[in-house]
Order: sequence, then C-alpha cells, then structure tokens
Amino acid sequence: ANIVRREDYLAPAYWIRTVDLTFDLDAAKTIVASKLFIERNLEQMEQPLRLHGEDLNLLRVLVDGQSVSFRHEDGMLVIDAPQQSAFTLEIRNTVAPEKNTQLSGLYASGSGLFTQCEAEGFRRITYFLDRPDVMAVYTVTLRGDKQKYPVLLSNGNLLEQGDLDNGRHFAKWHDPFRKPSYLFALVAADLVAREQRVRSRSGRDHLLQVFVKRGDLEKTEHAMNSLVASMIWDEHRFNLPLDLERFMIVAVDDFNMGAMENKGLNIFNTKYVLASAATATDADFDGIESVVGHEYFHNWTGNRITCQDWFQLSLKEGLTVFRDQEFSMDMAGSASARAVRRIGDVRSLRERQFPEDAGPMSHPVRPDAYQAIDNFYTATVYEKGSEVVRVIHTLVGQQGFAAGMALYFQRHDGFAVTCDDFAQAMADANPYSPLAHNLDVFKRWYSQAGTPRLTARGEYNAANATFTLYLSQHNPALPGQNDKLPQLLPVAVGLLARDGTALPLQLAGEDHAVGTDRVLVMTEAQHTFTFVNVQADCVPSLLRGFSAPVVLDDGLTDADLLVLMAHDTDAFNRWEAGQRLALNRIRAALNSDAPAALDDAFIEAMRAVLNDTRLDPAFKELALLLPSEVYVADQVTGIDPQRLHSVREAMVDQLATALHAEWEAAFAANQVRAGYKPDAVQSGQRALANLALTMLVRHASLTGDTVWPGRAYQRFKDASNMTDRLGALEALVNSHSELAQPALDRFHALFRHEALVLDKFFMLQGRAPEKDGRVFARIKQLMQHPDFTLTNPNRARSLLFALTAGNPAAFHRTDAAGYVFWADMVITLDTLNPQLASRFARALDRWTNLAEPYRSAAREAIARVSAKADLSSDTREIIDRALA
Ligand code: B3K
Ligand code: ZN
Repeated sequence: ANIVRREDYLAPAYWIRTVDLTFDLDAAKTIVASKLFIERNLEQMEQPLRLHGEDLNLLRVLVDGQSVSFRHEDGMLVIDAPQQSAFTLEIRNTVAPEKNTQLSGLYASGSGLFTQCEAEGFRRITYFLDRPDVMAVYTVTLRGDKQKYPVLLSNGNLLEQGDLDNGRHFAKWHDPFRKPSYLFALVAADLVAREQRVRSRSGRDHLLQVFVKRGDLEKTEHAMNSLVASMIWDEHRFNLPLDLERFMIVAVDDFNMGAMENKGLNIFNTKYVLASAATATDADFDGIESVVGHEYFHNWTGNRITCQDWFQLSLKEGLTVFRDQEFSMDMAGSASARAVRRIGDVRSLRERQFPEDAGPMSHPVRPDAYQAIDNFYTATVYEKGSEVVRVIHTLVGQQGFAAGMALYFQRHDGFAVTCDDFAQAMADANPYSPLAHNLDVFKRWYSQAGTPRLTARGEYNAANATFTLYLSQHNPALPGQNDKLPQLLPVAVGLLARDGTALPLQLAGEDHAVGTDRVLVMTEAQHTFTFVNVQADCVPSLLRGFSAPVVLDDGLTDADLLVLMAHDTDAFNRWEAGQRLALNRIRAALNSDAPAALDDAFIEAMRAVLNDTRLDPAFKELALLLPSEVYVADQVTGIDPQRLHSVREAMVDQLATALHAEWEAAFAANQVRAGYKPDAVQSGQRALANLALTMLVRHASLTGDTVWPGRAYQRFKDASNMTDRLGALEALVNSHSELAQPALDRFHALFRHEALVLDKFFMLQGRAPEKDGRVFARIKQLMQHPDFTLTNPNRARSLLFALTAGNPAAFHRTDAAGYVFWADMVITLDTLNPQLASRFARALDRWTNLAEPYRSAAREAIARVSAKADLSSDTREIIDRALA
C-alpha cells in the first residue's frame, strides 16, 4: 500500500504562481486548457517537474510554447527539469464528467456540471501540483451551450461574459486571492439565484447569492439569512470581514458530504440549503445555519490561511467547527438554549468520535500517516479538533482567544501553515496563560490519539472544613502509541452542598473565595487540590460544560448524582447526571439475566424533571432520553447489541407507562400556536411534544389502546410543519402501529417530488426500533423501491447509514444477515463511489468489541470484502485497518 507520512513532508520543487484555465464544457467530453506560470523553488534541488493527474486524457504539453518530452511515472506526469528557473507550461486534456460517479473532480448532476476538489479532486480535472501548499492566482474562462448551461460560475469576480457562435456563451472569472487547487470550483447549470446586497461594518458593499434549481427559490430564505448572520457574527466576534465583492452558494443534489468552502463559490449539498416549514424539520433548519456558517467561516480559517499539508487538516477543520459551534450557540440565545446546543455537540462527539478513537481508525487530531486522505475527514479531526480548540478558549478566555486569532492572521495571512503555528500564536498572544506555560504539554492533543481517562476522588474533612480533590489522568495505550504523556486538561468545577447550594471556592493558599465556578488546570498525571472554608459536605460537579474531551470517572454514588441532577447550576452536568444514572441502570441490567427494570428513585427523578416548570422544554427532552444504544455500546466491553436493545426498550416502555400522566401533560403544554419559526424556543417545545407523543403511542401499543395512535394519525395529517408531521409519523412507525403504513403511504404521496423529504421517508423506516427482524426485512425491501438509488449519496445514506449507524439492533443480528448485506453493499458501492463506500465500510470498525456470535460473523464479513482484489484505496485502508 502507498502510505503517505507526515515526517516525509518536503516543500514542493516548483511553485505555480498563476493559473489560466479554459473549459469547453460538455457532459460527455470537456476540454481543459491550462496555462501555468511556474517558478523553480530555489531552496530545493533541481528535480523533474512531477504533476498529479487522475483519469485524464492528455492531448498536449508545451513549455514556453515548445513541445517537450514527458512520461507517466507512478501515476504522475513527469517533465524533465526545464533549464529556465521560471517558465510557462501549457497543457490540454479532456475529462468525462458524466462518467464520474465518484463525484470528485468535474462531474454531472442532473443536467448541470459541478466540481468537488478537496482533497485531491483537482488532479481529476487537469495535471497540477495538487497539494495545499502550492497557492496561485486563478483566471478561469468557461464556455458552453447557453441553453444547457445558462449559469457559468467560478471563484472570485466576473470579468466578462458574452455570446459565442453555435448557441454557446462564455464567462471569464478572476479570483484575486492566492489559493490552493482544492479551493477551485466551477458550476455550469440551469439555476436561479436569491440575491441580497449587504454592507459590511467597514462600509464595503457585497452581493450574496444562493443558486438553486428553478422552483426551489422559496426554500432559500433560511440559508440566505444564515449567511448574512454568519457575516455579521464573524465581524463582531473576530473582526473578520467578508473580503470578496461577491459570495455565492450553489446547491447540488449529488454531493458526497455536507458542503465545500471553495473561495467565493461554496458548493452545498441541497440538504444544507433548501428548507421550508412544510419540508424541513427544526433540526434541518439548525443544520443549515451551522453548515452555512461553517463554510463561510472557512473563508478566513482555511482559505486565507490554509494547511501546509493534509496532516494539518484540523488546523482548518477543528478551528472552523469550533467557530460554527460558537456561532450556533450565540444564535441560540438564552443560556439554557446554549447548553442544549452544547449537550448536542457533546452527544455527537461521544457517539462518533469516542468509538472512532477506541477502534482501528484511531488517529491523533494531527494524523501521522494515511493511505487515502479522504478517510481522514473524521470526527477526530473535526469534532475532537474543535474540542482541542475549545481547550485553548477555556485556558485563555474569550478575549485572549480573540487576541490569539488576531496574531494568527497577522503572522500567517495568505500562507499555508501548521497546527504548531496556530498554537504558537495563541500562546504568544497570551504569555501569562497556562497555555503559554505548558505549550508542549498542550500540543500532545495534536500528537496523541485516544480518549484520556480522568479519575477524580473527593474527601471532605469536617473538622478542618476542607474538601480535597484528587485528580489523575491516564491515556490508555493504543497500537503504535504506548507510554503516553499527560495532557493539558482544564477541569471546570463547582461544589454543591447536599441541599443543592453552590459553595464558594477557595483553594488552600488563597485569601478569599473566587466565585462558585472555576477551572483547575492539569498538566501532570496527578494533582491534588484542597478547597478550604468548605462549610458543608458536598458533591463535586466536575468537567462542567464538558471542559475537556475525556472520559470521567468521578466515583459519585447515585445519591450524589441525584443531587447534581436536581440542583447543578451547570446545565450540562445536570443533564449528564441523569444520563449517568441511566447508564448505571443499563449496565446493571446487561450484567444480569433478570428482566430490566428501572427503580423508583430514577423514575421519580425523571418525573421531577418533566414537572419542573423552571426547566426549558428542550432541556427536558434531552434529559428524558435514555443514552442511545450507540453510546452505551462504547461504554461496555463485549457488547451484545440484541440484549442491549431489549434492555433499553424495556426501560423506555417503563418510562412510557410510569410517567403516562406527565407525558399527557407535557404534550398538552407544548403545543406551539404561533406561526412557525425554527428558533430555540419553538423547536424545544416541538421536540418535547414529539417525545411525549412517541411515549403515549408506545404506551398505547403496550395496552392495546387506540386513542393515542388515532390522535397521532390526525396530527400527522393536519400538521402545518414537517417537524410535527414527521414526529407524529415517527411515533406511529416506531411503535409498529397499524396506522403506520397508511401514514407512510400518504406521506409518500404528498412528497413524492421532494427529494429531501423522500430521504426522510427512507431514513425513518430504516431507523425504526427493531422488532422481530421486521425493520431489517423492510430495509431490504425498500432497496427495491422505485425511488431508491445508490447513485445519489443522500438517498444511499438514508437507508444504508440509517441501518448501520442508527439501528444497531437491526444491523447486528445473530444470523449475520446484517453483515452479509453490509459486505455486499460495500463491494457494490466501491465500484461506484469509493468515498461513500469507505464511509459505509466503517460500520464494522468496532467489531472486536462485539460479543459472540456477532464478533466472528463480523470478522468473516470483513474478510470477505478484503478478499476482493480490486478495492479502491479508500476502502482498502479501512478494511486493512479493521483486520490488522
Ligand atoms: N472541507 C470540506 C470537506 C471536504 C471533504 C473531502 N472528502 C467541507 C468542510 O469541512 O467544510
Ligand atoms: Zn470544514
């Protein structure tokens, strides 16, 4: 296998300074003419010019207008070193967009043409030094049929456009900013745009455009509002203005991921652009806001300062996720709404990144080696990367962080740099912070993989009025990473008296207390902190707000957790205490053969949450959800997914029954009567109403009652927005009600022309709680549905990923049918779209953590895929690692 290693990084032997591209666009055969102005990197030894190229048909090569000899070597185009230290290289080649099912490079979607270049797609368009440290100024001319492609877009500013002969026209674009090839984009399609003019704080005028297919224009309002809000936010929070006259977003149906931050021309999966109350849920609206923000924020963190090499990917991704998370929190408004967002972010980190870091794909935030870079656009690089940036933010504070950002741009604007450069700027801007004092310790977050374990024990001494906290950290060994060193952990703490009072915090040696909430900094394996003047025995509330991405073992008893759950001023820990109580009960049930049963103390605590009028509905909804099967599976060794499913289902049944009256009250109390708005307040109410309805219909399925299923059906029919409609439909489908099928049929009939809603139609059925193998059978049947296809990534994911990522009990079957299906699908997808296939292949990452018979059956399925000789390098890397 061809492995790329971080330690082998070498600056390029040549720089490409300017790029002049001309495209004669055609879905079957596009002609690309490229004219590059190149300079030898005088710091490097004289070497031949080696250019990347993939799936290209080369027509000619000229150096300074003269033909030269060239050869193909290891998949690269090699031209012997020209004598001149600067020269012009002209290349002409063709590509076939309509045959490009990988959706990387130039490809066709519907009747339009689109590009995706990150990470290594540009080499599928033309020969180039396709690496992020080669930055150039681009001028791009697009020519094509005017009827088929009325809109011709590329990065930067439009210089010129006009008609050509034979019904063709052209557009010429120029991007004044130097950029790496992965940020190049073009679009040629029949689109319409929502436009808005805005003035930035500095007084500059900008044109914002959101391009979509005809007919979708009225679904672009939220995306446009999110774009304007992102612009204002980045100016206010970080003093970073929009640097372009024109900023464009284009929506495309077929796209491998969420969206792409091409300079001035973001290309988006339609899922993250199109929304109306009738077709999109509150979660969809939130997703649009955060992805629009994310891509917009990349304009500075990613585009103005980019990555030296792909090992530094988290430099832009971790930082930009942090920025989009902060943006969404600021947009959410109230402290409670912020906490709800934080809980959501942590939930997803723990369900996706923690298992990743415990399995065969475990890698540091800055990886050391890869086979296919597309496999490293991971939860570790993104979400853990964001937590690492958050660690800095916690250590230096909001102002210190802004100062660090300013210094980072002052030093590196316009360049391709490393994670070290970022950390150094943050430290240098905050010379008296614990970050600056322990920079090397901090940087272990970039080099050490795995999730650190933080152990905490407290000891109250009534005679001395002291509370001593013993903290220790340990990062378990991983293959290739033994003997790990302690990391820099900010541990946010508070102390609660047993009656719930927040106690003032004064450490030994300090002359007075400093508030009731503070951050302790760990730099070593063990620390002892002694709080003095502690007037009552107390419960420590540790790692508030999830102040570091670790697993916490605080040894708290159920009684302690009940105190936190009832009184903690930190909403995150209040939620976490409930989850911990639930997890303890699920664990106990997994270790016993007796039927699973929740105790009264737990049920009463849940009842108290539901009845508490001071708590927001959004928080209640999160608190009332038991930890997911995916999360629990990561907390247990040798998991039996079927047993876990039946344990958890039994507990949910019990909550449905025991809290029946409270669910009825919650449903009634959380009806939104005002006009639809996807804001935090309304969506919290809808979320709790939907959970209540699900519980009421579930209870009905246990008792045979027909009233609540009937009400759910009525609500499904009459709903005025997708959140309510889908919630009611889900309540019926998830309880396997007789009314589910008629509702599904009606849903399909209503939305058969709405691609994004059809995705929901499939997903909802794919992730329904498994019962007697019915859901798995339904999924296989739905694969044959006339609306199902594997060639559209959203549609493929809607069924396949719903099964493997959202429905462990349907997937992990004792007869191994789920694994057989998985292996077949990995092999089929791999010939079509390796990026999608390798993502899907990761569904069995954690196979070694399964109990028998699952474990052996999973291994067999992976081995069957591995035996296929011609797997893509993307999928090969995942499979090899799984079997290593
Ligand atoms: N930077 C892109 C991701 C590209 C993925 C390539 N396989 C989107 C984002 O993170 O904003
Ligand atoms: Zn990103």
